[in-house]
Amino acid sequence: VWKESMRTLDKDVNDVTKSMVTHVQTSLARQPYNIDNLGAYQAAAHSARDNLLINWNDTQMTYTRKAPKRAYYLSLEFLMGRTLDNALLNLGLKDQYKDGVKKLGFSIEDILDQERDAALGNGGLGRLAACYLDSSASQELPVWGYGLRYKYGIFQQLISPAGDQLEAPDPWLDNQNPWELPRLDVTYEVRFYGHADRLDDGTGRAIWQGGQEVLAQAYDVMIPGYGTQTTNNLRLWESKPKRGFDLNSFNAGNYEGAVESSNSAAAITSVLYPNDHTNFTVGKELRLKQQYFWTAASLADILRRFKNLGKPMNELPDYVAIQLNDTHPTLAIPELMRILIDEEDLRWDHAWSIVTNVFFYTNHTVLPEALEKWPVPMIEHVLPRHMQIIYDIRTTDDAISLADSSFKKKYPGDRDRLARMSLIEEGMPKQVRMAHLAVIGSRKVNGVAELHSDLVRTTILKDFVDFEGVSKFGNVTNGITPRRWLDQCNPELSALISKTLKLDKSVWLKDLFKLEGLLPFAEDAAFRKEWAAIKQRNKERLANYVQTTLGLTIRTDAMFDVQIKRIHEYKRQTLNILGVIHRYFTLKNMSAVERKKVNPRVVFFAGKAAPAYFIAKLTIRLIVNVARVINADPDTKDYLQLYFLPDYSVSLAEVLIPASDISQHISTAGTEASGTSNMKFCLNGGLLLGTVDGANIEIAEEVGESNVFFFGHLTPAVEDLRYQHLYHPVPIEQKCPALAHVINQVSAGVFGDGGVYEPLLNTIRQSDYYLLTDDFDSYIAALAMVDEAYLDKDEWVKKSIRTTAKMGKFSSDRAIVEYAESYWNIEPVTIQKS
Ligand code: 26W
Repeated sequence: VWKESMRTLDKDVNDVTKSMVTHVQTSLARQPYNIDNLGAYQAAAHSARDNLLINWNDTQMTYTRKAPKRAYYLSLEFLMGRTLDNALLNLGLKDQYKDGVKKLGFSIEDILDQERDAALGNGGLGRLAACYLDSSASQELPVWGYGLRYKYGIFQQLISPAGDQLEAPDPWLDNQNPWELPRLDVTYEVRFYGHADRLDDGTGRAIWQGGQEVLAQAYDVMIPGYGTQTTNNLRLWESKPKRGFDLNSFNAGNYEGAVESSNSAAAITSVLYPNDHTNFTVGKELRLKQQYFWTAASLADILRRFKNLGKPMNELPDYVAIQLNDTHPTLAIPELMRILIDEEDLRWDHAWSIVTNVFFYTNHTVLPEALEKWPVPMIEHVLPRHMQIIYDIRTTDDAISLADSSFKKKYPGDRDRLARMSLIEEGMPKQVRMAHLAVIGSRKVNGVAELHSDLVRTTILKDFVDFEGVSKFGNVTNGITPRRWLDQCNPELSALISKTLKLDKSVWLKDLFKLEGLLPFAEDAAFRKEWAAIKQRNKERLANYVQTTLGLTIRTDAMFDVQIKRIHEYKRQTLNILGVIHRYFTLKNMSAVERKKVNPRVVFFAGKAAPAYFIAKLTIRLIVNVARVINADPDTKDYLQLYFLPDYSVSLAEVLIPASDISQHISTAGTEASGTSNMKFCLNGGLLLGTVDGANIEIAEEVGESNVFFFGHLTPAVEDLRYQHLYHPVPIEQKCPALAHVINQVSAGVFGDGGVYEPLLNTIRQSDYYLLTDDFDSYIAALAMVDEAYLDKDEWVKKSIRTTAKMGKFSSDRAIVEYAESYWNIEPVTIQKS
């Protein structure tokens, strides 16, 4: 009876309508006859979830039965965006649901639009984690994600009339979230503070007790693969008080004291820290508690699963690989040591050899201010046992310390090197260098694009390469999932590709190199016409979006020029806006007749600034105020429009990217580890204007340099130029008159706000760390080349087609298979149906 009564996947439209109506009545407890779009979305989501659950159960059962080696992706951020459309696509039920909701009187687009983004991430690192989950499931790889269930995701960005960024909370769970399954039965206790006493029995063990104990409770999110049965799991932890309230203080009439412990436990997973590449959170105890809470719960869960296999501990590396997404989960290294030594009774060397075969570390940035360090006194206070272990790691054989024999043998008396490599940075206070801990505790280390991995090897981790050998330090160039970043966000282009390649999309979306088949069609005028028409309709879709959300009218007969990413000095939005101002003055100086020959251009910016990052916020203010002047100037408004779109998100990216003719990736050479939106734009036939940095380089290698617009100084020149700035400064007027003019006009108040931009302008006038004065002229020249290329529409469309055709390498399927094969040593698992 059980077997016969088991639910199967919805097969046709009737299954869909039936299950939606049932969910309206049961899950939503509403009348089917007065359902609005939101209700219909919720019903569709519940119904889709039922389908996911069938595969999810089969997947987990198969894993338990087959006990393959598994990989766990530990990331403090998963920037998932919306789920329903992706779930339907991956389940192969998109048409059924489209027709089903139509039968019920709704349109699928309206329903999909009701969903709020799950924005549990800052930017590139978090979205990469989301793409990797999609690819893992699509490649049938046994991979689980582990993260935190923040009550508030990345803040919502509002722009004040003056152009200031304001931050509002993102209460994304307010409408209950149908995509998560609370696991009341999966909980772990996590300790903070207290004291750690070493035992004098010669084992190195210690007992850690006292302090605060909080509860980690699991929420599971289903991650379906595209065209596979595999539905993996993303497990997110929520912090809860261990007891609802402390009865003792309650009885004593201390009501506030009684609820206080519950407040502080819940605070741990309350909010995502909104900083990336900035050190404004350094020393924030709550952030340290987040990191430990999450790594401790995840490790406990992983070990419980491993222990169920009944294997001895030394086989852990045969069953478990743990990927550390940046240094944020590095406490997992001392935590696993603590468990193995204090709880499992292993000797130090044995434990260390297990640990160093389980962990893998990915570095995502070489910017010094983004490298994590934690004050020793704080770790001592919050995690006393872990601080002991970190000190002990310094004195083991594999690690780095004065007492370490292998180090002494290799570098006798080399105290400078030792100080550089130490886990502890001297100073007031002393600090733990998390990247060093991650390196010595891991099996392998990788960067995220060729240039970046080279820089990791030759700069920030050079001493470790010398010491441990270069083979530990690899590269996996980032990737993006073509399901979301082509098929979902650009359905018309996807359909045209399938028609042209004479392949079902299920084939080329899983083997993106198939896109090369488009190359010959670049020469086909009829195809080019269809290609260009789709770009045009995507521009109109964006214009409609801006019209309905912001009430602004955008012309769609112009070139769309887009820069969307976190606002940061190294990404050089400043270079872009100063370039826009330069263009504006150039237009102003033209005669009306001359102007008519100019290609109209619409420039879009979007992106959030870290709330405490003053210069980044000033950049936003400048963009907004320049836009106000330019868009209102009758002389120029037909040739140049400028928009700052507030509250950048995954969903907004899905509308912007397919509409772009050219996108800008213009970081100072050597600063952008990879970039991933560059790949998204190119996959959608947008051309790239960029510096010779990150994955831009590999994109150019694939599509050919004649199809990208490169400018600016190269990485090896950057240090010399900075040295010049310091010791042989040349006044801007002399070095770069065009830029000097622009800066002077801003300073003089042409865009209002006289004086407020001085701190921003001074970063350029003074140290100019990010080399705007060095790259401005070549940037302007590159923009002119873009203009010229756009005049030859046919040639432009050919470039666009060739770009898409050569993007096969940048599928996250390729990247995740590299991790699986060269790092984790895991294999695909075929899911058996129950
Ligand atoms: C100190 C806080 C903090 C938080 C997050 C520092 C640094 C980070 C991340 C590592 C920043 C990040 O998202 N890095 C980006 O990672 C992407 C995925 O690999 C790359 O494509 C981007 O180039 C890189 O900036």
